[in-house]
Amino acid sequence: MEPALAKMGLARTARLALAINQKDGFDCMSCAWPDPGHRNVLEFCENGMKATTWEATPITVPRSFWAEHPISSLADKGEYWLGQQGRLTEPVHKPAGADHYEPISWNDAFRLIAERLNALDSPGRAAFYTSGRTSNEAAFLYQLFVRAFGTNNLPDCSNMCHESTGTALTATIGIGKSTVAYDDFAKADLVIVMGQNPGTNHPRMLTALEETKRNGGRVVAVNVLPEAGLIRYKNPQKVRGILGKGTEIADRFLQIRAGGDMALLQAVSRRVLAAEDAAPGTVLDHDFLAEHTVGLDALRSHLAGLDEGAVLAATGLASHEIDDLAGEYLAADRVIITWAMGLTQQKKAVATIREIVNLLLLRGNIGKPGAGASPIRGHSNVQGDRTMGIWERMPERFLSALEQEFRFPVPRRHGADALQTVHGLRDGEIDVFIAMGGNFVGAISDTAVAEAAMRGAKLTVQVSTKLNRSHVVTGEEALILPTLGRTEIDLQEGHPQFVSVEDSVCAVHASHGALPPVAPGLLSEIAIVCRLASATLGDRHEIPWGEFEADYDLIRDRISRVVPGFESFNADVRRKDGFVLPNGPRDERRFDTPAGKAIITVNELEHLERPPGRLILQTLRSHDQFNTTIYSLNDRYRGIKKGRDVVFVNPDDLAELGLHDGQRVDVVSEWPGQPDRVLPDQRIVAYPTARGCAAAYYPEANVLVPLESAAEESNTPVSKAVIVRLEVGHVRSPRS
Ligand SMILES: Nc1nc2c(c(=O)[nH]1)N[C@H]1C(S)=C(S)[C@@H](COP(=O)(O)OP(=O)(O)OC[C@H]3O[C@@H](n4cnc5c(=O)[nH]c(N)nc54)[C@H](O)[C@@H]3O)O[C@H]1N2
Ligand SMILES: Nc1nc2c(c(=O)[nH]1)N[C@H]1C(S)=C(S)[C@@H](COP(=O)(O)OP(=O)(O)OC[C@H]3O[C@@H](n4cnc5c(=O)[nH]c(N)nc54)[C@H](O)[C@@H]3O)O[C@H]1N2
Ligand SMILES: [Mo]
Repeated sequence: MEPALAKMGLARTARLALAINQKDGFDCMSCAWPDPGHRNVLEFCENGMKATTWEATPITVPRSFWAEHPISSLADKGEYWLGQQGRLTEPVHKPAGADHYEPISWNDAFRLIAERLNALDSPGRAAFYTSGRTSNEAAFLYQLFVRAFGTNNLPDCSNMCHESTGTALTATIGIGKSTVAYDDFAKADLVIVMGQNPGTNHPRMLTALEETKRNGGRVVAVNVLPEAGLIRYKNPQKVRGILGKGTEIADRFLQIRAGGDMALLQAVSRRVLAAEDAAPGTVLDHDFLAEHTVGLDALRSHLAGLDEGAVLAATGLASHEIDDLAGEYLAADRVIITWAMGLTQQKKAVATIREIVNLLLLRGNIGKPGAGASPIRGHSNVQGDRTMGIWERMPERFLSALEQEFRFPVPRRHGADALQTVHGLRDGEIDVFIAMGGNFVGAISDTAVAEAAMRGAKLTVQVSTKLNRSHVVTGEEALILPTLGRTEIDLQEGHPQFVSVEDSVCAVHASHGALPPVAPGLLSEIAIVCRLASATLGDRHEIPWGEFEADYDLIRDRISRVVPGFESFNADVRRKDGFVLPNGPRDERRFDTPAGKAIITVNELEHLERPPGRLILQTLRSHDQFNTTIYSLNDRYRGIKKGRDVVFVNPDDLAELGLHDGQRVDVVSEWPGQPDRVLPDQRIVAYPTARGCAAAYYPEANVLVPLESAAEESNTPVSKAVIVRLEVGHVRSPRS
């Protein structure tokens, strides 16, 4: 609470703290971890408090700021400084050729954007980005506007995040979402946490894992790093937790080599099949497999030929460690596997997640209590935004329902995803870039390429709460539209409105702002979309934008007629606990695939070879950041203070490379046929990461991730496996 008290004072802090994640309060925007039915008075974590404080700060960017700071000088500032300037309070405009933003009225801003959009040769020359904080209601209207304008160019942060998950799960089990409910964690015999750092990124998940353990279940962590929290955890919400020694959350830790998870999963499945062969009829869930799956025989013959040598090389694990994990899996009747960015941001991410499904299916671990596949989502409403239609490839079912409800021809041609948007901007195919939140150039790979592409746009528009890199790397003409945050009371025509969000386990609930808006005249995201849409579309469509802005219930009425599971949205969302969306695999072992069954897949094993003298670098989050937002320069759990310019390397690799802890080096990434990319002047930190694997912080290390390096099938940047070499510094680049 320290930063909150310092920045907001006691009264504001107390008001905020008592409303976070409460049933009549607002949903914490730090992650998409669900709220338990049995909530504590203070149901939030340290990082949730940081995120809400960051938004609820009473500090605002003064009008004089824009005249004082040319955009070119702001482009020399880092994300940390930009975020510190406070909340944005009035719309500003950078005319073509100017180096300053200037205040502009809301009406002029909307008129200007509408004119530019309507002047385009085709609607496909504009792209409309969404970050994952946007509410269901705002997201639904935003995609409605974009599709009514005439394009499916709806890239989102999910393209860089759990896209690989959605791709793998939809094809194999018929839904791109988690198949577990909150209470399943308490019922599981085994939870395998893969490629995820919950201690920092989903801290309240540790409470659920603690329940797993209290009920006799076990937890296994599979990670390149020994992440704090999984290894030793104190529950700050319990006196016992604060005073005690802390629980050892992970019973077993497999320190895997980057990108080795597909090999590990195949090797475990192979052992499960071998156990069945040794004691036929006793290991696999034969009834389940026969009734609900296809593809077992193909998997069986494929894994029979699995090359154990390749598995050991890919994983860096010893054979007995894999045997032990298989033993844990076989001993458990109910198994949950969770995962996050360590798996999704890999070249073979989609195939790896399909292997998770394979392993779970073998023993019927989908669609029964205490078991399932559980991707842990990032942004607090990134999953809901997808449900509401924020996707460049929404299925026909959704598009035709939208068409029927709003009676305009909804475009069917797939739009551009995040990486394709950068390509489109770079190649002159996209002229206008509009962002509903987020920090696109800060978050996407290959910073230098992405920034050059963005500077080539004719118009860029950011709807935001605070300044970031995307406001200072602009198109020829640019606008910033400030918006209300989720902590703030949203009054429309004198009536307080609420919005809704969907968490990682498909529960939807209301979020009510608790604090008065930081400045008068701020518009909600919904109001911004409605006014932009009516300015742009005029009377080309009969969509009642004005009525939607005045009463959010009317938006929910429309959603209830378009999106399955929301049939009585306005009533359900007013229930204290909200409601849980239907989920075929979880509820009734119904798998909505072309085969009508869950699909067991065969995936060719492939892993990243590390060239001699090189390391495989992952880009990850510190304890004191939210994505591109930097709260402080510390990373407490990893022992880093006052500096993010570090590269973590295994001491044995350092010895081999002739380098040492504390030395300053340039991190240089290599991609065939392209010039080197350089992150200059980083301090080496000797750290117990897996052999051959290094780590550096995102977003700074995004300069190293080649635009071309994308996961197969999902097109997600491969942010967790960049081939780099370390050079004793001589290259110096100006990027701050
Ligand atoms: N406080 C805070 N909370 C957040 C966020 C934040 O920035 N700050 N971001 C939010 C968002 S959008 C997201 S998507 C989530 C992200 O949550 P995480 O996915 O936990 O975030 P990362 O820091 O990217 O951590 C990736 C983890 O995967 C491990 N890893 C890397 N490569 C591999 C591999 O090849 N195999 C295995 N098994 N492990 C590997 C890393 O060591 C690390 O522990 O958190 C959300 N919550
Ligand atoms: N190298 C590397 N790159 C990555 C990742 C990685 O692990 N490594 N992770 C990827 C992942 S998982 C993700 S999700 C993306 C994140 O990409 P984004 O979602 O685009 O980035 P954020 O940093 O979360 O966006 C922060 C900005 O959102 C705005 N904002 C905050 N709250 C609100 C609000 O309520 N409304 C509006 N309109 N604006 C708001 C603020 O201006 C703030 O500066 O980055 C991806 N990029
Ligand atoms: Mo994310």
